[in-house]
Amino acid sequence: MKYELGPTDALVIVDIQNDFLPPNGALAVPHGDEVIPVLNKYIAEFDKRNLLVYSTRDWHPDNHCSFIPQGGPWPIHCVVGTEGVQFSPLLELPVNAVIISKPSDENLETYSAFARTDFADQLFAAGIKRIFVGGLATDYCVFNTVKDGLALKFQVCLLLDAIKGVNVNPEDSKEHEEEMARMGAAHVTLADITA
Ligand code: VGL
Ligand code: ZN
Repeated sequence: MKYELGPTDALVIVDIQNDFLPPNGALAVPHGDEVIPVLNKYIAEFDKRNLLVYSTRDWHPDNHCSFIPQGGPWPIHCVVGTEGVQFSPLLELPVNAVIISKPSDENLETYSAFARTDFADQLFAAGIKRIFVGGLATDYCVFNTVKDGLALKFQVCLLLDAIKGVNVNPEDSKEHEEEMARMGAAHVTLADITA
């Protein structure tokens, strides 16, 4: 299916941060680096139409509850002030990209870019009705961002060629992609938006 992009559309790039990227990231998503060149193409399509690009980031204190030393499931990652929290230098963000940092409370785990941020208000204020979501990780932050976006009544297009999952269980990415479609997200690839 073809999508004509217009001023009520925005691109949402989820968590393309060094710690989520192989080979050196603390919580490297398998093949996560492969989405960057594809995301750069989406960025170019949005940027050449002067459309908004948002870039979200995981933004943790060094004692976050999701870290293994605190009893959580994840290795220490995306700690504010470290190299790992930075966006990948290979991601070609426009100079006017809007950065959305997730909450940094040590006792709160929020995978969604909408949870306790002003992201929804920013999108409403900008007149955005449809968001195109790609990035990492399919089964955590992408999934929860898409889910909340749909609940907030945004149309959501999931960029199937620009997401990768952690796959704690081997089928996790596939199941989450299917679940997002069942919830109402459209499955989109680059060919659907390039003229
Ligand atoms: C994420 C696990 C822990 C993600 C963030 O960005 O999907 N996953 N923190
Ligand atoms: Zn995290």
